[in-house]
Amino acid sequence: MFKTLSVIGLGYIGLPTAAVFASRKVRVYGVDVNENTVSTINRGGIHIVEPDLDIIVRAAVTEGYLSASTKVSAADAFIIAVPTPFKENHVADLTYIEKACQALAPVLEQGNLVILESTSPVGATEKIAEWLAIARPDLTFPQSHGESSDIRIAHCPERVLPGHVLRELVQNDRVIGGMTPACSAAAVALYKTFVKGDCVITNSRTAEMAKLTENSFRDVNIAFANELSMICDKLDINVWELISLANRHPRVNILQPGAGVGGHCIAVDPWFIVDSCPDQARIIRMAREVNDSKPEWVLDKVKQQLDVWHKANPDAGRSHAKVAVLGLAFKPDIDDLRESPALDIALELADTGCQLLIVEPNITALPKQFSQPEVVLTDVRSALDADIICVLVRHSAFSVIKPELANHNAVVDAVGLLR
Ligand code: SAJ
Repeated sequence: MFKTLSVIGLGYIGLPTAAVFASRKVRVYGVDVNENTVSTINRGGIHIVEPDLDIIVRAAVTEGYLSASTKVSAADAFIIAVPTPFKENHVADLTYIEKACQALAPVLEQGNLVILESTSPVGATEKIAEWLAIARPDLTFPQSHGESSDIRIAHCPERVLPGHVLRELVQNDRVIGGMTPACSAAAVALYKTFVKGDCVITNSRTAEMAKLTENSFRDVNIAFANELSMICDKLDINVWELISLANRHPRVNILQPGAGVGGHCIAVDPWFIVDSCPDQARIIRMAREVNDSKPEWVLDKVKQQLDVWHKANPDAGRSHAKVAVLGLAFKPDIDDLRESPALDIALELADTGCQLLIVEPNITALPKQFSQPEVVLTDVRSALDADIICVLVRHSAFSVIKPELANHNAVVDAVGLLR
C-alpha cells in the first residue's frame, strides 16, 4: 500500500525511522534543510551517534532504498519529524512544523497520508490540517469528526529512547492518533511495516497529550529524586542508599537524582501542558522548576569546594585551581549535548577562571562556547590530577577510575558514580 515515503527532518528520530522503513524495502526520500546532513546520508554515512544506525543507513543507501535531499518529493506518505522547541515564555514553537507543511503541500496528491511524529502541544495536528487546507484548496482534509477526505492526517508520537532507538522503534507500542478512523487505519497500515509492538488507536488530541504525559511523568519522578538529593544533603544522608532502600518497597520506584534534566524532550515537553493549562498544571510546573534549579545547586557545591581549596592555598590565584568535569552530554553514553545541564555547569565553571579539564569520551572537540584557553578536553585518567573533580554524567567509561575517585578528597558526585 505504501511504496514510497518522505521523511521530513533527518535528526535523532527522522533518520532512524527513515532507515528502518528503507530496510523493509519502502523507497524512502529523506528531507533535511541541512546540506551537510543530506550529503553525509547520500554517502551512506550518519551525522549523529546512535548504536548500529550507521550499518542500516549504509545498507539502505547502497541498496537504493534511501536517499536524502533538501527538497520534498512526492510520495504515498509523509512523516514530519522536525524539532518543536519552545519560545522564551515556554510557549511551543511550531515554526518547523509549519515550514514542513509548506514544503510538502505542493507535492501532496489525493490518497496521501501525512503523519506528525514530532512531540507537539495538544491541537498541533489539527493545525497541520488547517495549514495544508490553506495551501491546497483543491484537496479535502480531515475535520476532527469529519467524513472521508482526500488526505489523511494522524499524530503518531515517537517514544524511543536515545541510545536504544533501533530496538525501541520496532518493539515499542505505538500510539496512533488519527484525525478520523480512516486516518488511523492508514497510519496503522504504514507502521505495521516494521512495528512489532501494538499500534493502539486513539484520536489526535489524546495522542498528543499521551506523549506529553509520558515525559511529564518521568520529569515529575526525577524532580522527586532531585528534591530528595537536596534534602538528604542537608540531613547528612546518602541519597543513593536511601532511594535503593525505599525502592525495595513493592510499590515504590523512585528514579535517580542527577545534575538536572537535559535533552530536548523531558526538559521541554511538560511546558506544553503548563502552557495549555497554567492553572491546573501545578505539579508539572513545579517539577520543571525543581529540575531546572538542580544545575545551580550542583554548581554551588563545586564553588564551595573551590572556596575550601582557596583557603588551603591562600597564595594561589584563581587560575591555579584545577577543576575536572566528568561528562558534558545530557545523559550517559551518548554524544548529545543539547539542553545539557552538565554543559551549562561546565560553561559557568569556565567563567570562574579556574583551569578546567573536561572529560567527555563521546566527543572529539569541545563545543565552540568554550573560548577560554584554560579549558581543555582530556582523558579520564588525566582528570585525577585535578584539585576538585565533579562527576556530572554517569558515562560507563568513568567506572575505571572509581577506586582513585573514592580516595580523592574533593569530589562532587552529582550522579552517584561512587554510590
Ligand atoms: N535523568 C535523571 N534521572 C533518571 C533518569 C533520567 O536525572 O533517573 C535525566 C537524564 O540524565 C537526562 C534526562 O533526565 O538528562 C532525560 O533522560 P531520559 O533518559 O529520561 O529521557 P530522554 O530525554 O533521553 O528520552 C525521553 C524518553 N521518555 C520517557 O522515558 C518517558 C523517550 O522514551 C522519549 O521518546 C524521549 O524522551 C522523547 O523523544 O520524547
